[in-house]
Amino acid sequence: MSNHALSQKLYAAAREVIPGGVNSPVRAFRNVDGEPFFVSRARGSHIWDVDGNELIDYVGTWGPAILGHAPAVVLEAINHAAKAGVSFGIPNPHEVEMARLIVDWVPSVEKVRMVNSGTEATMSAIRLARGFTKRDKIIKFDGCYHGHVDALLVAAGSGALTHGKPDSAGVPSAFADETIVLPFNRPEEVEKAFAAEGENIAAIILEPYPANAGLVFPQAGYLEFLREITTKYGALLIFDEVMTGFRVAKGGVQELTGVTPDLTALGKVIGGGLPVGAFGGRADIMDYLAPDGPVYQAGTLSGNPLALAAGLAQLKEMERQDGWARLEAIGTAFAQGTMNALEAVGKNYRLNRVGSMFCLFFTDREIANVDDVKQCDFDAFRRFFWAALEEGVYFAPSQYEAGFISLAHSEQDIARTAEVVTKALKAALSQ
Ligand code: HOZ
Repeated sequence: MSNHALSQKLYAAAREVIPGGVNSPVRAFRNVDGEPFFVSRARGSHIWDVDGNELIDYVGTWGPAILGHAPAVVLEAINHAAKAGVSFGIPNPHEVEMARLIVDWVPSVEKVRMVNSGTEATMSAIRLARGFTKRDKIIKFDGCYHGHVDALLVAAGSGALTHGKPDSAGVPSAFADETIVLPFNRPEEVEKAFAAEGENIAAIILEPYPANAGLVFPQAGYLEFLREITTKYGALLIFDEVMTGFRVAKGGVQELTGVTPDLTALGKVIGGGLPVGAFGGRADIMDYLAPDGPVYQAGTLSGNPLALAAGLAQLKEMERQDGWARLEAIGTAFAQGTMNALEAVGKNYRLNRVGSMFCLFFTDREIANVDDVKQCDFDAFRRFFWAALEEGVYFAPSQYEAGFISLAHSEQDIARTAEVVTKALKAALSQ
């Protein structure tokens, strides 16, 4: 990717009129000490930048592109829906169909409301949890990221962690004080918090597979423990499945683990690449929402017909193609190629993967929480990232982000990626 003159020019122009030149901080490539490239188009598993470089993409627009970029079924659905009007602000049939699909697929969801982003979904879920329990405190885990919600931008992951600012300026301390931050995978810390503050805690919110500090897994029994302790103290358990929902399985982590939260936040895959989020859960809790209940939540574009048509088309296509089983097969081949590459360079770096989500941590230590991720060799990661990009493979530009495989990743893509990973590891480790 030696030719990037147009991207450089666009980035310079962007920085004059957009803060940091980007509309979301993680896109600024600061974790890898560089500048972003600008995309001109994306199709299947490949993206092309404005300078004409072609890349195999493992970011997939940060998760939504589970079928690959711009799949025909999604384009057709958008086109068809658009001909009938792009927004109504009044109920439309897509909303009922999407709600029914979510209720049928996601084990804990009995009722669901559509919003426009994952941030809106988690923000609304915690307001609802507070309104329902009449308590104010929320427990979140260090390194989990739930969008840029005030009360949750405390010890956050993703771009906040990448840029070394896990606590955001501009969040009133009165809000942050209502958030109890604990390390992930440490049940004794949760016990202590409930023993001290149990009657004030409205909910625990977590990514059941934290995917904004790389990709971290709960230790055996941890999710079950969180379910039990929240029930015992009358607090709610909220799963943020914005990244994992419809991605790791049809019904998300809750389907894979059998642990049932009270509320779930969804996003990404559900919108087929258009801006969509949703939150749902127990009917008795969801009925606390206006207009039936006292917790207010609203949105002019919520349930937008184009976005829901795109999401429905994507989800139905995944089901038609038995997509999750196929993704597991592609993910296995990808993991094998990566393990071979690691063997070739004599490294025991940890590859965490579930289906089509993965993270290669530049460390051989076990990853239990964000403190372990902070021990990675970030310099080697940075050199690896650029060497892979140079060879035409785009991985997430931060050690704190997960990667995504799509159904469009072909055998050739996976074979080529294995070659590139080997070469990039060699380059990264030779310095
Ligand atoms: N959750 C996404 C990545 N971890 C967010 C992407 C972004 O912040 O732009």
